[in-house]
Amino acid sequence: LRLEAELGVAFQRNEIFVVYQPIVDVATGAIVSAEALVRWQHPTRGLLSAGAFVPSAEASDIIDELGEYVLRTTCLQMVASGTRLPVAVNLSPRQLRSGRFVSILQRILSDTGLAPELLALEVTESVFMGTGTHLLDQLAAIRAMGVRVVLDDFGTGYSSLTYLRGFDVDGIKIDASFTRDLPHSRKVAAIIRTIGRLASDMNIYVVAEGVETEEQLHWLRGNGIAFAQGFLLGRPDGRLLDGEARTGTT
Ligand code: G
Ligand code: G
Ligand code: MN
Ligand code: NA
Repeated sequence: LRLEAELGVAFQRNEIFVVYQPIVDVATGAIVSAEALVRWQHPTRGLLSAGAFVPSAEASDIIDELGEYVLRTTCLQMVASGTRLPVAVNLSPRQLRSGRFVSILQRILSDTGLAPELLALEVTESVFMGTGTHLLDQLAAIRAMGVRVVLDDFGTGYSSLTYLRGFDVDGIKIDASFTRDLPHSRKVAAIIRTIGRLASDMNIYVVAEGVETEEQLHWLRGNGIAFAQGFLLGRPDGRLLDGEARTGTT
């Protein structure tokens, strides 16, 4: 459609913004991190979720500009709020295609002064498909800066275990399509338990996404999954970082 064309001006009109969804420690209920999610307050279509326009942005070069905007905005808001929560930003595979991403990231961190350890980048398993000039080098360079790399939508890719073997990540996020079937599906229960043990053996952390019910949370708590994210624990909104800054000063 013409969404890509409209996106170009949307930045200048401040229609693009970022919301934050909490990631919670399953054992204590404490918010330990957050995921940044992009939104578009469109002049005629209303509030658009990422799913409504990120795919069209990804079909063109505008994803580079969108990705850079989201990353810079998130880092700026983190610094402005004084948050100590690490925040994860989604990275489109296409942003690694040009080979310029590592220097863009370096630039944003030095411009904003954000501690690299407070930033994580979520990459989907599709990052390993297709082109990827020096993909592994770029991911290694990102981690060498102190920025975390997390494998998003884990389990839905073409060859999840091969990806885990092929490069080093700091964490994995179990896709919401698995969580949805808890606690009733014995198959899914076995899969999630196994992912939890795998992560633990590899010394990486694991987040279950899409947690919507107390039953699911209870199951995760009893089955060694340390972190969870989902509507039960908090909707994405703009106030998470502000709220954290307030509690930090009172
Ligand atoms: O927020 P929503 O439920 O609409 O997200 C839909 C999809 O868009 C998710 O897969 C999410 O990871 C992705 N997404 C959300 N924000 C961003 C972003 O800033 N960049 C990229 N590349 N993807 C995003
Ligand atoms: O692909 P990714 O994991 O980045 O997708 C994150 C998206 O999932 C966010 O845009 C968010 O709106 C959505 N989301 C977060 N929690 C839940 C949930 O509990 N249920 C559902 N259906 N979607 C969720
Ligand atoms: Mn994500
Ligand atoms: Na996901």
